[in-house]
Amino acid sequence: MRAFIAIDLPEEVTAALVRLQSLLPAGRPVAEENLHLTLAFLGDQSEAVLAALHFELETIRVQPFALGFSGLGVFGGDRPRILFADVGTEPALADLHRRVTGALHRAGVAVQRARFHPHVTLARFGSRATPGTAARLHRFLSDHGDTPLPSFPVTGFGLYESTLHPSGARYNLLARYPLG
Ligand code: 2AM
Repeated sequence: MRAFIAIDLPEEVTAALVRLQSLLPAGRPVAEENLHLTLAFLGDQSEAVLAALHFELETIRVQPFALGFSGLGVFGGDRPRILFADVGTEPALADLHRRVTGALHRAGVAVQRARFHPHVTLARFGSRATPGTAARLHRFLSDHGDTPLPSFPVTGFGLYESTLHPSGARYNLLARYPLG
């Protein structure tokens, strides 16, 4: 099954992100219940591999920590693909990400080599993005890019299954790993 590891967000944070989404001039907003901070995308994995990974993730010992946002950003430049809320640099998050990567490695999951850029995806633009979309998004960023967003405590993370539907992805929590 298609799986990923993510930090979920408290309601006060998703509410603030949904308010921003409601002002968006373009794109497909991520549904409120799907807003999350991805730690690792695993792609398709067998149940045996996920069982081994579950065992490894359960051994992670990290204290809860606080996270904040540092503005909005776009992946894709002139052809925007994703609008995201940028998560500020936080050594405890980098440490958790390193430990999750170690667990993936020990469970035999091939790890993506891309640099970890912690973010919460707010909207996707797909192939419909045009220079006009980019310009409207640029205006949105200059109007709303510095909207204050609440900091939040990270008290755990989860292993999720993702199923793709015509109406969008649906995420199902397989296991949660509390911190501390
Ligand atoms: P995102 O964090 O930028 O939104 C579940 O699909 C999560 O895994 C998504 O939130 C998504 O990115 C992340 N992800 C990373 N690489 C992916 C890929 N190749 N396909 C789908 N999702 C991916």
